[in-house]
Amino acid sequence: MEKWVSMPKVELHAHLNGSIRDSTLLELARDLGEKGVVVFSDFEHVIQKDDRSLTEVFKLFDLIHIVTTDHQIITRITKEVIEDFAAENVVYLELRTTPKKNDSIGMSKRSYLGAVLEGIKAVSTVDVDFRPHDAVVRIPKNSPPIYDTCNGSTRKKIYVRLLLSIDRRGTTEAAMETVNLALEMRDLGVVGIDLSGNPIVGDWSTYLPALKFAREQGLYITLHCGEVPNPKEVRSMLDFLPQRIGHACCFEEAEWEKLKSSSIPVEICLTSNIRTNTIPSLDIHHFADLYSAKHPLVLCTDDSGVFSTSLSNEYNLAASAFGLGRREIFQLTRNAVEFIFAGDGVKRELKEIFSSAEQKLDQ
Ligand code: 6MZ
Repeated sequence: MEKWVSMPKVELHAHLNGSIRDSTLLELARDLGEKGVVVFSDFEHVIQKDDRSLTEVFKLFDLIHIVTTDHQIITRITKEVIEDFAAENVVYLELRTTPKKNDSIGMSKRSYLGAVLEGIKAVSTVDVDFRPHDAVVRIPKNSPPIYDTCNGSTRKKIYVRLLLSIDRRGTTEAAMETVNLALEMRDLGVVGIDLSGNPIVGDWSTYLPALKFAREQGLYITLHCGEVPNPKEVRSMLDFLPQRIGHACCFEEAEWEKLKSSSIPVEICLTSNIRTNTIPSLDIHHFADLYSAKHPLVLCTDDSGVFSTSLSNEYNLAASAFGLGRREIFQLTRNAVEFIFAGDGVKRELKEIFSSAEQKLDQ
């Protein structure tokens, strides 16, 4: 695993509440169990279950959301998630989360996001680049890549950008509210919009007005696409031409052709697809076909907590399942820099990081 851990990585598909450490989730559930708010054994059972169907995963999210509805907890999990990704040398992280409201504890969607931002500021093991004006700020020419020197000590650095998720369970108004929040928080590092949530719920036409508006306003857009069979929706999504899509599991021949001719990059989440049985086994996973067609791809975790994985583990899995070497996985990641939701300044800096890491690849 060490060779995958030490490699610089970009993570473009990670849901905040799906990426919570197991230990933190169990601790939070135990606390609420003691207060009589939840039944701890319900959590223990689901959290420790390895195999979950897509439906069970969404039940688990409902449980997770019960223990994470508190500003301080949101701040804590955000901090931990970023520190965990940084610890395995993720150098650029796009974290996505669904803004939540809970009147009983005075949480608005805005204050939820405020708690997320506090979590980003609270990161202490690594320097976080969360600057909105990518193109303006530059790392000084001679400073070493990935690392910033701070108070005389060499510190690791991670770029973090936020995407706000539109939940498929919501209305057009709720989707519009999410886009407006993203616009309001643009200067605070929110760069785009994701459409996610239970894929068997909701209709594309509900979210389309908000997504169109987001695009007009210059926000980047990524869509969960084809997680379950729904050819009509998949076609509409591809016609919309988002900057990226996630999963692309249940496509038919016509949709593969459309995708390949569009060159829309795909966020691939191997463990997630297998665990939810969206794809029965890795030997028939569409990664292989898209990779050999040179379609733009990026390996991602989706929900590292829920699926007990890490980005290093996903790289390892892809390498062994598809017979790829270290250089090929490295090149795949390096290519993904082209489709991150950040400006040319950040892309240039990341390319420098990869160039310098390439020299050490064969050591
Ligand atoms: C679709 C998913 C997902 O937003 O509360 N989410 N949506 N497909 C998936 N594949 C398994 N995994 C996670 O993070 C959790 C939320 O992200 C979405 C769901 O809406 C889930 O409730 P946040 O931080």
